[in-house]
Amino acid sequence: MENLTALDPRGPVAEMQMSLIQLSLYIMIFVIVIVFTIYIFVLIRFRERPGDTHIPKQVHGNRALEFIWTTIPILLLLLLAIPNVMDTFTLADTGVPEEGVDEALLDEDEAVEDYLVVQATGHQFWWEFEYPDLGINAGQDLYIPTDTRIVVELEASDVIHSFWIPSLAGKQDNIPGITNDLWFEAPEEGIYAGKCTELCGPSHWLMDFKVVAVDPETFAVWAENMAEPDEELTEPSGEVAVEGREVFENNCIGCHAVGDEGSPTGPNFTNFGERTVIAGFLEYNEDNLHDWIRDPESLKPGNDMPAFDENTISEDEMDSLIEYINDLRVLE
Ligand SMILES: [Cu+2]
Repeated sequence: MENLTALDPRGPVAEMQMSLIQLSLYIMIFVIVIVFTIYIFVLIRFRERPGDTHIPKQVHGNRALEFIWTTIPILLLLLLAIPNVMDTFTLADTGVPEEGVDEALLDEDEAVEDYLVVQATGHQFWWEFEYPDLGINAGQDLYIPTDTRIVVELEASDVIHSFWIPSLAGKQDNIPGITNDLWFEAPEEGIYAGKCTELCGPSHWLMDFKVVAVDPETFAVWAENMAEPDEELTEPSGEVAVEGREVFENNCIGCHAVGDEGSPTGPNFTNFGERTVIAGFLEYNEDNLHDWIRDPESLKPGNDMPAFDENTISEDEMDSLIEYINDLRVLE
């Protein structure tokens, strides 16, 4: 999958983590080179030669040597530990005042002015993103504005999951009953691959999500339309789509919501037509959407979505449902 790598960092947090990876790698290379050089030198210099039966001088307790091979590892460990501990504290501090702390008492440098709080809840096997300050519930795609600190509060509804966007930040566990947090920023617009990185059931490996970083103006439009969908955007555009909405209301609304109509049991559908993948991993096209609705279990074992066969949704109804879903957009 595209940019599912921590080795191509695209933001301050991932860069910090990458520099720690590099530092440990350089230290390891340094140690390996020295150890192997001495090893090969000793193998050649002190090997048994034909006719030479003398036993080399036996030494014990060379103070200088003992001192050198104790001190060098201590220095290397310090070199590794200092930036690691410092960065750990930097990453642990979201910069957002904790509840009950008077903001005025905070050091001005410590408080971050511009931030956005998102609650990311892991479910078997999909991601829910709530924006408590904006009144938004979104599924699978985490929309964020560029150049803004994103503070993610991690929760889980069933088992332990783990939140990871390799090129932006990672990773931290979503644990039922406990709220962990992390922060990251995306300086550049783009789509960043995210993944659950804690074995959470049979379809753990398909529990993917996307971070969609857009400029702050676009984000404002997205947020406004997600919180209160513009009638013109949610109204089905043609006759077929109107029928599709009826199919949706008869079959899907018990688990999926469009705007504030429907249930938050499954992923929110308000901007479904803007997704690039279905169910986190299937390429977005009508055939895949059709196959997914007909038999989700065979594609993503263990997920909660029921199958809809032709007795429940006929092929004609399916066509109109897909047209309606494709139309669900909040941007443009
Ligand atoms: Cu998971």
